[in-house]
Amino acid sequence: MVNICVSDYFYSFSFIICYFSTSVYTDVPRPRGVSLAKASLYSPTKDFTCFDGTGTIPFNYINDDYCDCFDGSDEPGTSACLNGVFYCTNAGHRAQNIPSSRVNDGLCDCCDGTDEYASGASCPNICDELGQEARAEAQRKAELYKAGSQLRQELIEKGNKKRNEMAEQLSQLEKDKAEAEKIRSEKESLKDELEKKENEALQVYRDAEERERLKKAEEENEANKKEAEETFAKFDSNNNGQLSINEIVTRVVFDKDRNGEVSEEEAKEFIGERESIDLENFVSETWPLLKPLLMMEQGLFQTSSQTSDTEQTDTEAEEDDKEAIGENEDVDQEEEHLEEELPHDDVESIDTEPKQQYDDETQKLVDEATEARRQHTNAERTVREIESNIRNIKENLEKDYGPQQEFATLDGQCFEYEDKEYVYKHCLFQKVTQKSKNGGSEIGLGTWGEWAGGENPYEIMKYTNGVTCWNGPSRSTSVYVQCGLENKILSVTEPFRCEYKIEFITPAACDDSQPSNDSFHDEL
Ligand code: MAN
Repeated sequence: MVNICVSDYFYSFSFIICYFSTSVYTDVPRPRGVSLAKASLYSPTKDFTCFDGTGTIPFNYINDDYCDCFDGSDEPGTSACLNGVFYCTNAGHRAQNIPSSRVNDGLCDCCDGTDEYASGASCPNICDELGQEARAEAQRKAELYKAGSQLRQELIEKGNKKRNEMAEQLSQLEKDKAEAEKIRSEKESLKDELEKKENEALQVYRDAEERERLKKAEEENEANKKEAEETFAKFDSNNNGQLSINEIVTRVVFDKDRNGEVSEEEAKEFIGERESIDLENFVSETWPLLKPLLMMEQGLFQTSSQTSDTEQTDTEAEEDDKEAIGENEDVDQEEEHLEEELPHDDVESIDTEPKQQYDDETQKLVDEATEARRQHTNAERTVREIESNIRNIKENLEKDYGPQQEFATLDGQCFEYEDKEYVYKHCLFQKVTQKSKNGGSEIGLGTWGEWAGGENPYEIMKYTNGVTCWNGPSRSTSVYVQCGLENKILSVTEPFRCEYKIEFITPAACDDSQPSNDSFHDEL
């Protein structure tokens, strides 16, 4: 008896069928290391032609421990050729092709021990035992797939339903969007119209305000001029219509450096190279320079450095100023007098302005425009919300949920796994995270990328662009998906720094029509 199956899929159904099919073994004589399938290529009555056609040799050169063919086909049962293939029958288990270099190397490769026929190594035939285990495993797997594929079927139905619902939602949302855009445009027109009326009504107030502002500016200008003239008259002690340097040096306000006396240079800063200045020039040239100093003396105006000197009160400032001026009683009195004359209004708090009051008609227009603006903002928000929902649904509809939508209902479902150090979380089609049990924030191990299995793409989910590792790549995770009767993470490892591997089982993967590489148990 020999097993005629040489399936590559250890756990696949083809394998199971092979094991359970009964085949009649005919002991066809063939050179050592040759499979039954290739036996006819080695005919003792003919010369042997290398499989690659590069040469023909007498039959007795086969397995003579000398490599004649480039492809190693003349030495299947010895290790003479580097690229030869030795076939183990492994009756009772699975037949196997091994590199012929392993023949007689002292290590048991074939479970029937036939690869070590001359090395002296003890290789008992354990094929029956292994075959039994493999059959039991295959049986278990078959039962798992049978039960799992029923659950998978349910997932397929739910997945398709979900997808159809999403498609319906999408078409409804497209309609809602059109409607919402229409409302938005109506609200916009209404808003524009009411804002126009509001603007026209408010223009009356703006014009009045402007007139008021101009009037105030004119009055201030007048007052300023008057104040300048009065100051001039006060400083012009001899009333000759000229303010001379001699008159200036008696006024402490001109003492810019506060050293107790007004120097000629200080006086000239205010009147230029003249010996004296007349009223007209005083108003236009001297007064703009002098007024801030007077105001400072009154504590009505502070330089920026004084302002940042925090809590100095006006009275304190005045006291300080007086100290700087010195003991001149006259000056003190004069300054006090001037203080009384200076207008205090321009330093009144500006925060206390009452809210603008409108007449009833204008107020009505303002209220209507405000309401129209509110409604337009709401309409705008509704459009944006619908657009965002449309984007999300489209994104989901574009996702590959498996050939039959079997993974669709798993989108967004999260599963956790704890090891000694971390809690891992896998939210399907979204992201994978890691959180240290010692605290600290969650670390992204990747967001959904694509299916990345080989022959069956749906065996590996790839999550990429996670948090970048210090001095290393950005973290990524491969989720190896296998058939199971529940959704569950079986293990999480980090085979390479910052590259994570999750073993995940789900009924969605119980697809017996797909080849299984059994990526969880490569070593078998
Ligand atoms: C953290 C974890 C580990 C990772 C290191 C890399 O400690 O994310 O999984 O290997 O950072 O520095």
